[in-house]
Amino acid sequence: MATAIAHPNFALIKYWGKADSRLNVPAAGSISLTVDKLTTKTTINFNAHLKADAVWLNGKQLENPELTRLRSFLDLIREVAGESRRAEVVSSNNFPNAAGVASSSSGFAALSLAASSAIGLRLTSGELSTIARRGSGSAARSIYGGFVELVAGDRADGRDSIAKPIADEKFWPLSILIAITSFEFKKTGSTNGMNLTSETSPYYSAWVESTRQDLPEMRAAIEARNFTKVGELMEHSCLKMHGAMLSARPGLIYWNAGTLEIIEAIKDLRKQGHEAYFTIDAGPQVKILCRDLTKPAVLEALDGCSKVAEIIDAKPGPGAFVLED
Ligand code: 2P0
Repeated sequence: MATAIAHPNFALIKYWGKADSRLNVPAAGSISLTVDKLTTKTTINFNAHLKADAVWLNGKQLENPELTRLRSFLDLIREVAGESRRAEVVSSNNFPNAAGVASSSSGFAALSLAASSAIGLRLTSGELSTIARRGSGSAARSIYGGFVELVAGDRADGRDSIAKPIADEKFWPLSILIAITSFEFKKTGSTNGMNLTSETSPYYSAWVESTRQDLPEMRAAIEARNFTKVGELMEHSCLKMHGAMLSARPGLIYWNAGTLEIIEAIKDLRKQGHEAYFTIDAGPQVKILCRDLTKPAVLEALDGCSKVAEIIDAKPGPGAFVLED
C-alpha cells in the first residue's frame, strides 16, 4: 500500500497530437509549469484476494469507460513489475475534474508513483515519467515541480519520450491565477479531441512543426527569466493550438463567453501597462501568469468579469512525492 501526492501542470508550450497512440508518444515536445494549490492524493492497495481493480475518484466508484482506461494502465505497471495482484485505488482532487484544469496530469502522476512505490519498483524520476506518460501525456510533466519539458523523443518504442526538469518551483516564483468559468464536464476529452484535430485539421502539420520551433525559444526564455518572452510565447502556443482545434471537422470549441471576456480583460490590462498573459487548455478556464507586483491589478480585472465563478490563486508547485505514514 502507498499514498502519493501530485500537482497538475498547465502547458506554456502545448501538447496536442500524438505520434503513436498505442504508446502515447506525443507528436512534439511540450513545456509546462506545475501548480502548487491544486492537489491529487491517491492511495493504492494491491491485494491478492481482489478479483478486479476497483477505483474510487472523489468518493464515487469509477465505471467504464474510465475504469477500463485505469485498469489498462495498472496492467502496464503490473507488467513492468511482474506483479499479478489487483488493486484498490482511492483518489481525490481538491479541484474540478475534466474541465480543463488538467486533472489527468496530476491523476496519472500520483497513480504512477503510488503504484510503483506500493509494488516496490525502484524507478528514476525519468523512468516514472515515461510510465505516467502512458496514462496521460501531460502526467509525465507532473512528476517534476516547476518548469518541465516533455521531450517527444525519436525511438519507435517511445522510451526516450521522457519528462525533464528545466527549473524547479523556487527558480521563479511567478503568480498563477486560474479563473474558473464553468464547472461542467468537457464534451470532448483531450485524447479524442487531439485525434480529431490530427485527422481532420488542415493546419495540423504546421501546428506540430511550429511547436518544435517554439520549444528551444521557451526553454531559453525561462532560463533567462524573460517574462515578456515567456508570456508572448505562451499565448502564441495557446492561440495556435486553439486555431488547430477550431479548424478540425467538426470544429472543436472549448471556450465559452467567460473565456473570451477574460482574454479581453487581460489584453486591456496590458494596454494599461500591467503585464499579464493568459493560456487556455481543453476547457473554458483561463490560466493567467503574472508577477506578484501585478497580481492585485489582475484580480481587480477578473473581479470586473461577470462570468468568473471562482479564482484559484496559485504559485509554481513541487513534483509528485510519496506520503510517508
Ligand atoms: C497540454 N493538454 O499540453 C495540453 C493542452 C490539453 C491542452 O495535455 O491523450 O490529458 O491523455 O495524453 O495529457 C491534455 O491532454 O492527453 C493536455 P492524453 P492529456 O497540457
